[in-house]
Amino acid sequence: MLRTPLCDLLGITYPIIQGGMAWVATGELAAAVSKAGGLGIIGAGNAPPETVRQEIHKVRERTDNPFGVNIYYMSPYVEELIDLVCAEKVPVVTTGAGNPGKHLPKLKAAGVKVIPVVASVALAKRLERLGVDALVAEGMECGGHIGEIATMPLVPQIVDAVHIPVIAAGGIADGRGLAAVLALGAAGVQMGTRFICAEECTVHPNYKEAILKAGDRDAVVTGMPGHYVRVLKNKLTRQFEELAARGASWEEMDRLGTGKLRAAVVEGDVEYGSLMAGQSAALVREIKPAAAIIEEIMAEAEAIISRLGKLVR
Ligand code: TUI
Repeated sequence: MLRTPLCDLLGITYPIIQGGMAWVATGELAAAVSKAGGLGIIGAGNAPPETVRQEIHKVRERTDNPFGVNIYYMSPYVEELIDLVCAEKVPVVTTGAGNPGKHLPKLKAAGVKVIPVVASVALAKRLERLGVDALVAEGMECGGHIGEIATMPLVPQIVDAVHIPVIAAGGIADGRGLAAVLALGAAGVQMGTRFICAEECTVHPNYKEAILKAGDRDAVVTGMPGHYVRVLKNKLTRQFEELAARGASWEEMDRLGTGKLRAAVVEGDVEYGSLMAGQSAALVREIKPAAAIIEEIMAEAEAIISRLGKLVR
């Protein structure tokens, strides 16, 4: 049985967290992951608080296990969402695309555990000083908005820089990835792309199919300096390339991207939709229930770790 201090911190059975992906990580998916012994997370994205409240209730109708909400700091509703998660006593909040420092006193007072997603050592250190409970160290192999450092060098640097549990993200989709990041000093993994292909994930079937078909070079980076996004290659990414080639403005790029994640998730537009996915898409070959994904990853990681132990004599 493989357990880490993260399991005790969060009250979960397995050290696996599901990424809080905007539009993708609904109450249905979060509930399935939490029910299976991982930590399911609702992705608030740009959704209004009332929508997020309904997703929280969906989780609570399905399981009593701990779960989380991801707050995206570019959302126009950050303040209201902070109040919502405190009022609802959501067990865990993860944050992305910003610094949650000013909200920590309120969240801590409400008993909410706070786990910011970071992509740099400097922000990791600053947030530890402010009292966060753990950190997700997200390498640039991940899907969606990406940082600049890959998981392999990022995770051990953050592990060395802080004393709280570090969860590795970016490029991980199986038990080999879990075993590898435990070797780097992580206390668990966060996976997004793998869970898009969970049966309980409500995205359009075309989105799941695109991940199943993805090869090693299909999860490409689009956008411009300071705002790079990893998505699966399609007609939209070619339009981005054309804009970049003629030196288009940030506004033009932004306009091309607007509404495209929704188009992929809701309408299944795999040609012109934004199919956010990480480099691990090429490792995802099967749609199955979240519980089966977690069981498979745990069994694989345990087998690897015991095999590796036997190499030492
Ligand atoms: O946030 C992400 N990944 C994302 S967000 C997204 S797109 C989206 N689209 C529609 C609605 C909502 C969202 C797709 N992928 N990852 C977490 C992450 N956060 N990685 C890096 C950071 C980060 C960056 C800067 C964290 C903090 C930060 O702080 C700067 C500061 O203020 O110091």
